[in-house]
Amino acid sequence: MPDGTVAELFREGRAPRAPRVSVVIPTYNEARNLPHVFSLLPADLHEVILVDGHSVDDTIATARSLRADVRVVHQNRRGKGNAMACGFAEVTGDIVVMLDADGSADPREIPRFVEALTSGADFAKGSRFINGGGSDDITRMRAWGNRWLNRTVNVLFGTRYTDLCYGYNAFWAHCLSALALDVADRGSSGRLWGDGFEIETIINTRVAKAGLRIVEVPSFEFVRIHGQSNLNTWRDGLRVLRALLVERVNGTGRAARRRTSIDVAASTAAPAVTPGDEQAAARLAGVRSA
Ligand SMILES: Nc1nc2c(ncn2[C@@H]2O[C@H](COP(=O)(O)OP(=O)(O)OP(=O)(O)O)[C@@H](O)[C@H]2O)c(=O)[nH]1
Ligand SMILES: [Mg+2]
Repeated sequence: MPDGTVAELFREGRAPRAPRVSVVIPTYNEARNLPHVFSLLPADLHEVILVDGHSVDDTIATARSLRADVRVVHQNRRGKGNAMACGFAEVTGDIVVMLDADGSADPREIPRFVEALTSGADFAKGSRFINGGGSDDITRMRAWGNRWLNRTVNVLFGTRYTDLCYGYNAFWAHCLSALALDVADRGSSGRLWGDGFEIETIINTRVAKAGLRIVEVPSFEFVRIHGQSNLNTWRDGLRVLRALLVERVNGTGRAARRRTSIDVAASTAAPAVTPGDEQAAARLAGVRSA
């Protein structure tokens, strides 16, 4: 089917089947957390793609023992951004879900994201800062930084985001062309621009530039269960700021623009919409490019 067709069928309520959901899970030494995460995955997934970043624990063996059908992908550079790009390149489903492996993101929320997409959104963005969302994990310093980065993205890109720096999102596979992520192996074992934690900002700004329909869905973030965060508040916060400036001036994503302007309807605080709901379109949080 041509790009976007499956999403259109759902939007029009004419879809012949349920969407095939692909979950992409980046892992760097998450063996101890995988039993928890995998046990909460919905039963009817199309595929689970685990993208490993050269873990030195038993991440891959654990994943395979928990789920024989898991698809293991080895990233070709370093960083979470590169892992996501490599995982997305392997997706064969209709819907892509980005899910962390540290136990902070609840896989039981996946149906909520899917529902937002089948009700008309192109991109369902998790938010800890709308009704029904929350976090046990975010520090005061990070919440403060996120708030300022969030204000900045909204001014620069005309968006209405409430939680820029959050990695739990889902989108129709047709959005991948707007993301234009680089998965080429440049012969570099190091990190290129976009390979790090700035990936979430790059994705959020490119879908906005592309004029895709974005809705925020409430999400609760738990504390990482085992192991240590790979994120450095200041270093990665500055990368996010830089990503906002770079993405504001470059044209990436705009080429995929499908609409010139999109209705800005109700607040982004709207909960996930329900399939077939006549009001769904009106509750979508629209995004205009700047
Ligand atoms: N493949 C791969 N996965 C990574 C890499 N860095 C982080 N991850 C995974 O990405 C997910 C998020 O990483 P975390 O270190 O928890 O960072 P975070 O959730 O943004 O930050 P915290 O809120 O501090 O936990 C986890 O599943 C990690 O295992 C990497 O370089 N390669
Ligand atoms: Mg985490």
